[in-house]
Amino acid sequence: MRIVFATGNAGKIREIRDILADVDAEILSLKDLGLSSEAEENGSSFGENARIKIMEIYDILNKRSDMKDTVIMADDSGLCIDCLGGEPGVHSARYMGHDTSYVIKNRAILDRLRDVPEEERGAGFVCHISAIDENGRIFDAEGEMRGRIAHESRGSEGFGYDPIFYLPELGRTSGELSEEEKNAISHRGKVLRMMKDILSGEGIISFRQ
Ligand code: ITT
Repeated sequence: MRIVFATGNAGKIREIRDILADVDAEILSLKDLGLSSEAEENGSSFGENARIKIMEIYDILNKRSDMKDTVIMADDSGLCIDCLGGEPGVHSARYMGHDTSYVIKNRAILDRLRDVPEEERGAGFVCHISAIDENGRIFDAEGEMRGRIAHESRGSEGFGYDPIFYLPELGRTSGELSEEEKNAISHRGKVLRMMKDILSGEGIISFRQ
């Protein structure tokens, strides 16, 4: 049994491997298969983009008759900031340009929110995971981690917008959490655990003894 995770994001795949460690399957990234994604993520929702990512890889493996005992999954996620009408949202990776560093992107967001009071700094990390099995059956799960936009960037754990995502109940940003701490509460952790329940309920995956 193998799970092919259709992502080119090294931060995501690290977290995913950890969260799926109890699944009795080999976890492979696109890089492990020598593949890369060319598909344009032009959907208007996280769900549409996750679907685009799994279908691109499904079409490739299916043409090669290489879907036996395989599940393809993809994660589309992003930071939705309440006072910016949910932006950058589905554009999170492309915000200010795909190749712009997160030091610059995070600083720009902090600047945009400089005068926004504490009670209006709410934000959520949203994650949508889609999966497709060898019979072409598609499964979806979506969830969120709520927090606030911090006043300054803090922490060097995680990736992307983690250093500016403040969790009031912990008094830390998600960039200051260990991988284990983040995975226990994160959008990605929640949704992958939902997906494990769905796929094990369908008898598609099982857990290590
Ligand atoms: P793939 O499409 O190859 O998976 P990507 O980075 O382009 O990689 P997305 O299109 O889903 O992924 O964009 C998600 C962006 O949202 C990501 O690049 C980060 O900027 C941000 N993001 C999502 N989850 C995050 C997290 O847990 N911590 C920090 N930033 C996150």
